[in-house]
Amino acid sequence: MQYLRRFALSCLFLVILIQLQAQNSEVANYDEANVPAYSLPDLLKTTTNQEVRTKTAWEKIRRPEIIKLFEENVYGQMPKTVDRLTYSIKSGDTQAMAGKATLKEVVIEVVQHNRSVKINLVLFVPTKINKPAPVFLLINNRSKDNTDPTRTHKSDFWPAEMVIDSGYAIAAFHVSDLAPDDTVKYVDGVLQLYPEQLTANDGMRAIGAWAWGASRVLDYLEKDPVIDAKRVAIVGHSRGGKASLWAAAEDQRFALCFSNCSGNTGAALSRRRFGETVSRINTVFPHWFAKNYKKFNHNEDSLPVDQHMLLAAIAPRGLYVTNASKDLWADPTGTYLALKNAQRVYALYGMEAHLPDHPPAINQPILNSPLGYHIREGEHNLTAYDWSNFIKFANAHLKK
Ligand code: GTR
Repeated sequence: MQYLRRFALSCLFLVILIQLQAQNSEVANYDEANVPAYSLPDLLKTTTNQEVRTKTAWEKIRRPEIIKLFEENVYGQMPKTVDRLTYSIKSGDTQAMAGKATLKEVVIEVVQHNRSVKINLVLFVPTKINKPAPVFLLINNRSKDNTDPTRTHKSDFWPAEMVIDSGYAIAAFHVSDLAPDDTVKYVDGVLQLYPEQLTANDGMRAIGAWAWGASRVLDYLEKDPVIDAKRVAIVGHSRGGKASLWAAAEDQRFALCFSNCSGNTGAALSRRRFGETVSRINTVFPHWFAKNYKKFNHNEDSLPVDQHMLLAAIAPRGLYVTNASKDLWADPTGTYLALKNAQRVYALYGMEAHLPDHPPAINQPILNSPLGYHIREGEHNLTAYDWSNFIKFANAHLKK
């Protein structure tokens, strides 16, 4: 009897294991010929089938509809209230980077229902400019070493010296302050303050929490007189790039958005099912998106949105997205097509992007457009080359 029970249990375990394996080992498509026929939801038609012809109709009707659809189906709702926000300077140095910058380490404490989280912000501000500085704010999803305030450790992932030399402030916070990037521990952050998010099918998860955190940092930047809060560029790489897009779409105070190699549920079109897919991302990273998003596993065509709509929601602000030539997982073609589709909304503002039909050649950035793009030679990463183009794009948009 006992033997039988043990045997049945082992069989059950084996079946579950095989199922999990099958989900994870879904073969990715890297062949353009196997991209299924698809049609994208119309950016400029409301859910009640009205044509959107003006920027007023876009702003009053269609844009709010799109944000709501992303909240309900993809990234989840964002908490709307905060009981208290406090800011304290943990440490500072007016002679950082051999006198070129002032360093501030700021602790942003978010309090709600007597619980709190602390967002640790590292901020360098150039000393040579004597007016409030524009700033690049990175959502750091990699090691904290990348944003070392002591500058003992330097990294091209956050090339602070290069940005300071270009006349911008540079800032960063780590995603783990909001929601640890872990399938279990992600709840140990801001979601403790908003437990209703965890029970709701449209509650935010980690990516929503990171984007929401970027807005709390912006709340602080608005209070810091050395920063020009009307010129804050939000930057993210890969999973951080998904969050930078969502932050800029949700919070129109961000003046510019940079999304580097963000791929699936970032800047790439989901319906192409090229590289990473919705089912794969929901299976391997179940803690990133709202529960409702899982309904679209193997079911992209029934999504009421696709990612071109997220990009369009950033209009008329400057948006720059990137890919890397060896990063097919993030679907460079699908990313470029999403960007190209979004240009219709910029056109409503009289901003013609004139993106060519096909992606530009490797290392040939499109800078002279409200919608910028490059595909860099190399691997999935955020590099000095990427940043050098971000600075050029920001110069055209923020230093006009
Ligand atoms: C991958 C994931 C991507 C991307 C990437 C990253 O494993 O499939 O969606 O987010 O990680 O963040 O580097």
